[in-house]
Amino acid sequence: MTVGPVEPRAKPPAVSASNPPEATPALEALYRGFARELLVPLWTEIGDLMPTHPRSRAVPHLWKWRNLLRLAEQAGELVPVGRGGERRALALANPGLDGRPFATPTLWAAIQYLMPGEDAPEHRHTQHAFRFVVEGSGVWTVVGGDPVPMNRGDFLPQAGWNWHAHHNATASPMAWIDGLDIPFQYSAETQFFEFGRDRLDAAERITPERSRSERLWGHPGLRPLRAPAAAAPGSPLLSYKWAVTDRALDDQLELAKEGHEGVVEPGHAAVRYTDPATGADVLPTIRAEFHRVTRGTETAPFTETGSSVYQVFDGSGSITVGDRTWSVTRGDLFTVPSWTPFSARSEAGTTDSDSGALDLFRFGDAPIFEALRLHRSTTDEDPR
Ligand code: 1HN
Repeated sequence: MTVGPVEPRAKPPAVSASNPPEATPALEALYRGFARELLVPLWTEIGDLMPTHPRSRAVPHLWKWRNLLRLAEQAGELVPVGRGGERRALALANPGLDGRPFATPTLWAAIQYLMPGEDAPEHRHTQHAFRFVVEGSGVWTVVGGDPVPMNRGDFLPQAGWNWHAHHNATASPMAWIDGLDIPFQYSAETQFFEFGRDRLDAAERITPERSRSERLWGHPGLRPLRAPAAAAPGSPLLSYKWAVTDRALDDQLELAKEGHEGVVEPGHAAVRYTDPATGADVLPTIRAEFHRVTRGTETAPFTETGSSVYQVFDGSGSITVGDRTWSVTRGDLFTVPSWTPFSARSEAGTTDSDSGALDLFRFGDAPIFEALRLHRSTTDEDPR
């Protein structure tokens, strides 16, 4: 799709009637008649219904990981996890979305916390989900009976309608983030939910270093000839391990230094997590990526329809989303509303990572809009 010159979030000329009728008693009576019959005339609403470009109700917002973690730790002491509440998860509530637990109009993002020895009970739902681990280890998420370890930097997609539970097999609490398409499915009214068993079997409470899914699907470029039919839509690979992601990004940057193509732009490497069976996005409604911005690099502004949420995995720097600019550091989360320009700058000398790079995990709702041919971005003409 071709996109003309982009001026996102500039005040567009509102569409409105050029020949409004004169306010007379007869006109007022007409409008009361509309209200009585539950009718709304288009001509008074068109500016809101048909803006000249997307205008999100969601706003750019930053949550500091340090504050989230402190509150999650307190919840760990005070609030048990169990059947009914299901998860000790604290959702980001975008200030533009009426206090609902919605990070954006389509995406849920939460910090989840599990105490030593605790189980989060088994259930399944149509909402597509993933976990991403910014720090810690010791929890296994058990998806369809397959225990999958969770370690720093791992990305764990979990497509809708899979049974899943989590158990903390260590003596330390653990936190991670969950992303789901809850707000999308809430507005689409497509949700189903079922409780599973209250306790996992002993065979599922084991703590393997590699899940069965990784042993079957975690070999680049190799698919098993006799893989079982997928139980749910989405990636059969249940964990994308940090060492692989990290190496892919380092390799891109090294190749660029040697004069070869592959990076998004100078100093900015990125990868998308994909389904090894199809090459498509890992989940039908959620796209997940990892971006590495090298020391001193500022990325070109990027604007697209649909929204996303980022978590700073490592390093520090400054982030600009629309008219907001924040200093960010490890674990911080922020939202990018639809058609709002995003750019990142890695700040030299202030990072805690070895390389000085700003490492960003990102997830967004682009697969929904690509499927409906409603996706547009400022790089649409880019052959990538
Ligand atoms: C859920 O099942 C998880 O499995 C996390 O960890 C967050 C939010 C709402 C509904 C179900 C999980 C959730 C959730």
